[in-house]
Parts: sequence; C-alpha cells; structure tokens
Amino acid sequence: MREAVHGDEVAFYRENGFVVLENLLDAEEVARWREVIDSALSERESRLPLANENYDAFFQTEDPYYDRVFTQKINLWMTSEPARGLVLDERLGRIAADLAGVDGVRIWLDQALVKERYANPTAFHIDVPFWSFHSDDALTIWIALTDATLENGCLCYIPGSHQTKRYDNAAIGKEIGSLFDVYPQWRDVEPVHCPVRAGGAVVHNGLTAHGAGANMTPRRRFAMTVAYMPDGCTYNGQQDILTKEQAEQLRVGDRLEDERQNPLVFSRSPAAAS
Ligand SMILES: O=C(O)CCC(=O)C(=O)O
Repeated sequence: MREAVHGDEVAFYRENGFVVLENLLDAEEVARWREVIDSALSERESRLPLANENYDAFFQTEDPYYDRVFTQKINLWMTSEPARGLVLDERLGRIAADLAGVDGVRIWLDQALVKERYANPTAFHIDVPFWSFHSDDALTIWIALTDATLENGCLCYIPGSHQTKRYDNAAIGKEIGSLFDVYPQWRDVEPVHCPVRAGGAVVHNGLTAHGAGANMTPRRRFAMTVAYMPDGCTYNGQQDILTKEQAEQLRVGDRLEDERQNPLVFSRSPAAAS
C-alpha cells in the first residue's frame, strides 16, 4: 500500500476537492481486499450492522430505484474481523489526515458500493449533509476493487465545488442533476470523470459534488470506501447511520468519540496513539 501522498496531490485535492491516487493497493492487496469484502458482504444481509428497525426510517424504507443504483453495505468493519483489519489501517488514516490537513481522523463509516451490471447512475450529491456532524474537512477514500471505467460508472466530480461550503443537498434519486437546482452556479461547470484501475482510489472532500454514471456493462463495478471525520467533530442532531439508542443518548454538541462506533484511526498526537 502506498504510505504517503505527494505535495502536488495534496495541492490538487485542496484546490479541486478530489484527487486520483493510482496504485494505492498493489495487485496482491487488491486480491485480498476483494476476497475479504466479498465474504463480509455475503455474511451481511442488512444494509447496516444491526437489523433495520434499529435505524432511521430511511434505512427501513424499500426503494427499488435506489437499490438499483448500487448494492450498499455499511460498516462492514463492525461485522467482519478481516474487514476491520483492512478498513481501520492506520496508513489510510494518515493519507486522509495529510490530504485534509488535520491532526487526527476517526472513521465515520465504511461502505461497499457495488454497482451491479446494468445498474442505475448515482445522482450528483454531497456527502457531509447526510452525516451526523458538520465539517469542511471530512473526506472519503473510494478504492476501486475492479477497474472503474467510463462504461461502468466511475466517479465524476464538480471541481472546486467543496469551496462553496454549504450543507444543502439533493437526494440520490432518479433526477441525476437535481443538485444543480440547489446550486445553480455548478450547472455549467464541466464535470471531471475519474476512471481508475483496480487498486487505485479517488479521494473526495465531503462537500465536493459528485456522482457516477450507469453501469452499461454486464460486469459489476466493485468499490470499497472509507469515510473519515477529523478528530473532535461533534453531533449535529442527525441520526444518519447511528442506532436510535445512540442518537437518544447523544446531545447536539457532544463529541463523536465512542471508540466502538468511531475509532481513532490515525493521530499525530503521541498521547492519543498510545
Ligand atoms: O460509488 C458510487 O457510485 C457513489 C460513491 C459515493 O457517492 C461516495 O463514495 O460518496
């Protein structure tokens, strides 16, 4: 695994809100990730670690269109020991912290996102407004476990959109461009498509507008993603992927630092790391 990001990658990321990291994993590592994540997926029936009734209504509602955007399984690190070993890798956390320019990061969530053969496109959206904290520095490392191509739905970004720093959003629904009704200033910005070979990754800021095309091939596009929040983020009152019980116990402004839910993956502080 690549252990570091270069200065020009950091500069590109900060300016554009995304960056492509080719060869993050080598071929052996890709094979291992694919095997581990495939097996974690087959052991997991529900989208989240517990049964649906423990979560927000969104996760209990059937939506046949959304289900055909991707197969989405969240927080596999909680239900698969081998997946935990891969997802909570400190080297990925360091890359996240270096790109964001923060001292430490906690995991917010992981997601396997499998765009099945002939799956629907992913409508443009931004990520942080869905989540239980506000931060301009949260980010996702999206790792391609199969080649992600223009034909099968590689990611696509509106460059510089993270600099708007607003938390209004659009649903990942049938209208792929409804985010541009919320942010008309982005409608005419040329999107940047980011094909990436298996083992490569794209990293995007949680406020960067992004989407993906349909999978127009008879093969699945397989990605594993890890989303990080800077250490010190606080609860904003949105339940998102937390259980009802967790949400009831949290007050707006509480730090999200429960090691069972949001472990510290990387920290520059020797005290926190020990
Ligand atoms: O994989 C996709 O199609 C969308 C990914 C995405 O929205 C994300 O990782 O934030």
